[in-house]
Amino acid sequence: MRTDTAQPVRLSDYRAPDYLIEAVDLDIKLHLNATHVRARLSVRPNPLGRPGAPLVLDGDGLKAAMVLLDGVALDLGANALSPDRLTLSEPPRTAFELTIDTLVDPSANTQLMGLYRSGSAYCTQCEAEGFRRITYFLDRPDVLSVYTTRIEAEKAQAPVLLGNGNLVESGDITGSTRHYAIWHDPHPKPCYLFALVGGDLGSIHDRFTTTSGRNVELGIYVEHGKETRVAYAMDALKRCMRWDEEAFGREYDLDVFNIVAVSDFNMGAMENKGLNIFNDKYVLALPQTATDLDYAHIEGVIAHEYFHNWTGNRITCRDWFQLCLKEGLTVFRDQEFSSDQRSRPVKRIADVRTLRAAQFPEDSGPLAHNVRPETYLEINNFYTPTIYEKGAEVIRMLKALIGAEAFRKGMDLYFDRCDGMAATVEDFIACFAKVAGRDLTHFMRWYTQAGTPALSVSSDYDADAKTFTLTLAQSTAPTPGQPAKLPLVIPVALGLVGADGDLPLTTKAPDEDGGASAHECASGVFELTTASRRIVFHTVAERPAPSVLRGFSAPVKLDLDSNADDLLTLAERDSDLFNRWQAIQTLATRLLTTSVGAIRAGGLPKPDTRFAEALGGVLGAFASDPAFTAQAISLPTEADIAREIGRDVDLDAIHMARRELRRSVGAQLQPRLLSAYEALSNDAPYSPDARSAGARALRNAALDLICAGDARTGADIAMRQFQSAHNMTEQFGALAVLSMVAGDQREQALDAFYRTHASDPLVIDKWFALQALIPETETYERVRGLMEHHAFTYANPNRLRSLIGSFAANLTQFHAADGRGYDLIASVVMEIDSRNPQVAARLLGAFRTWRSMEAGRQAHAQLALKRVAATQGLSADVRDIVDRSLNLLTKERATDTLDSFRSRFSPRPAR
Ligand code: 0A1
Ligand code: ZN
Repeated sequence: MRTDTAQPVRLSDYRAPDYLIEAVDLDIKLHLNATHVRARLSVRPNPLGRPGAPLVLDGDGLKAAMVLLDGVALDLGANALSPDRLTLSEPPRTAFELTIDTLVDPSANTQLMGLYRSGSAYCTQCEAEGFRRITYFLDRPDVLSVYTTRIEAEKAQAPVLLGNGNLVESGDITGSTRHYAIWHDPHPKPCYLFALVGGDLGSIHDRFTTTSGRNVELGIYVEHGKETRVAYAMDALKRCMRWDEEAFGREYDLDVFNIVAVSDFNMGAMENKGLNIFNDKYVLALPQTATDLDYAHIEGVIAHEYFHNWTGNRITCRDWFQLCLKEGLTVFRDQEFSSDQRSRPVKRIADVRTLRAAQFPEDSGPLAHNVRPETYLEINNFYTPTIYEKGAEVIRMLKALIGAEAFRKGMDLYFDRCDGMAATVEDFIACFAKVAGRDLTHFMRWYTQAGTPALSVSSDYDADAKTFTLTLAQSTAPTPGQPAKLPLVIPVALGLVGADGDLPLTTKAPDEDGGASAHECASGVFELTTASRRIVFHTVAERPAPSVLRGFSAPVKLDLDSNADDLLTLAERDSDLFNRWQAIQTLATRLLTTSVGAIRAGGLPKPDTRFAEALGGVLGAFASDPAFTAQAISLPTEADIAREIGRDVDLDAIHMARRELRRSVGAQLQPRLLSAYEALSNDAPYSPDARSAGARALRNAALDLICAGDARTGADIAMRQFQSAHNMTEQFGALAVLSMVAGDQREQALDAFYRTHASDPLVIDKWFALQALIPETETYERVRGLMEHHAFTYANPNRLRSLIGSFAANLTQFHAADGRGYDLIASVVMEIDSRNPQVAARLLGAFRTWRSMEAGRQAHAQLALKRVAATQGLSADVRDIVDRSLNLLTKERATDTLDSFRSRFSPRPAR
């Protein structure tokens, strides 16, 4: 395990590698405890590197049995060969071959990085730096090699042997119980995309013909008995392959595309070339075991990994600082795919909810970092919502700024120009600068400046002059290492909503005070590039309701001076569905923050019948778009309210305020909710399509509000739904509602659910998660009890996340005023750190908002973090998170970040 002595890695220190490895020949003999790996590396000096430099190969906990240089054994002392490094101080000046034998123990690998066992299969995970746990290598993404992999194993233990690329040969080993397969991947790739799988697996197969006529064999491999659950994943795969051809002109480039689902996996899935390995949660689905949301996630993750084939694999990253180059772009691509398959506005609402729930808190807390970071201690800690989700938002803004047509041309140029390269964010942006004929230097600040900008908008209507003036202003609060922020380029999509809908946008020329370009008025996207801007709209016949940031055109916190009447107008008739939804959320958030203030001052929230009426209005139109209505009647979460309040947060007061608003809305709308609930019942066979899923989502959301308004009535209906459910969406939706009502009914339903699904780990994960999320003080004891349950284990990341991760997401209980939630999570982090540092560090990330809490909670959180920080021998992963959470930045690190932050802004021409 890499421990807490890790040295910072800096973007400014990037140097081209001194050596290149053109071909890698691997011969891997799989054995449970001692797998032999022979790697034959064709190495040559890199003309761009330093001549005569030592060759330093990375390792991580390796044992080398033998090293040959051009066939001659090397006698390497401890200085040249250690578990984490193999150094040749004077390698040949011309091409040479290095043969390295290592011995690894997949059964002892609990970190799930490198070669490990999941169930009865062998599998690998090499991103970011797992390949160095298999053999010594230049483990960096800018070293691209052609791989040939021979895999050998006991035939009975691993009848299936899979590798990257195409299968070239396979057979039995005469006189032995073993067999082998040889895979060749003709596309040069970095070692983080290497993969192999060996196991006794079931599979289903299909075929896809690309537009240019390549026949691709598709396979999905799963544990035996689960083959019936992969049809949806296969269907999603074929749909996204076609979509990438149509939307981006990208075809698949091998004859085989295999997916393997394993049950022990640190993350969601991995895009290894031609051999994606998945957390089985994102592959397996049957109507009785998976909810509609699970189906949507499967579709999204299958697409995400597939899309990486071009954005990540064919064009990879020069270094790990460029991670957003593949991740932000690929998230953007999978979001677009799902939007096209489903409802675009509903998908946008869901994505923005995720961004706000996961990325905004990161961006405003001690773990804030740039979309392109400049320094890291442990790269595994940078697979974050900022890299992924904010990274995708940056691409979305780029598209909004240059327009869809130029965006597509820029993507085409990028694929053309950078294919086969290990590229940088600058290489990517240069393609768009070129096709759009525009300097994007200023736009680059989105990559180099952390923090969520605040966008404040005020409006003024002059009835005599018939002008409507909007004043936009931006500012960004300091983040660790970046005390001073500069204005960003913010695309603000605007509309003016009048009595009969959208009004035309008319302004004067841009050089006149408050003017805008014809392009801005036509597209509705106005650019804010300085600290503030005034836009004057002319010939505005009536006072409009401003619809600002339509479709959430930029990842900012919007502070709008609109009054309740404006918001009600938008909720009722904005042509932009996202902003209709947003108007309701804003109204609710305003009510809730006022109530929190009242509760903390010892008073009670004031009921507001107007708000419930507005929700009733949305509900009335449910039949036309049930998925949208479901989103619209789902009130802001506790985390949303906490974020809005921002400091001195008291989660108990927030919980009370929210419960009270839900109670009053549920009570006031009960008859309408009941009739919508009834109207949406349906005996048709389950189909995961967006329309049917939308109806089920609304039915569950209605039930949830009914129960909030009247627990007895709601729980009875929920119990009936639970007992008669035809699918997991209905069953789990009912159980989720029941779980909020303390009493026997809840416990009976939980028991019944467990008994029905005891043999199905993914469903039992739901059972653990639901209980850990109950917002009651008793949940702490319940979770402690569940940690003793025979089905609970620290060894399986999904199980750990389902119980402990969910408890850490249970805001009122994790942030319990007495600090016991913090203590529990800190203890688990320390318990699991030596087993699986990545998962431990991620769990510790739950503390990211601790400084926004009220003083008592802050003190408890700080104590718990200090307890972790004081532990000897922490992993590099946990050390990094705990130190940053406590702001234990070394002086050196802080000034370093600041200096490079300053120097970045000297304008550089786009290439
Ligand atoms: N590249 C993957 C994410 C991933 C990263 C690290 C991993 O190591 C455990 C696994 C997966 C993706 O974006 O899907
Ligand atoms: Zn990805």
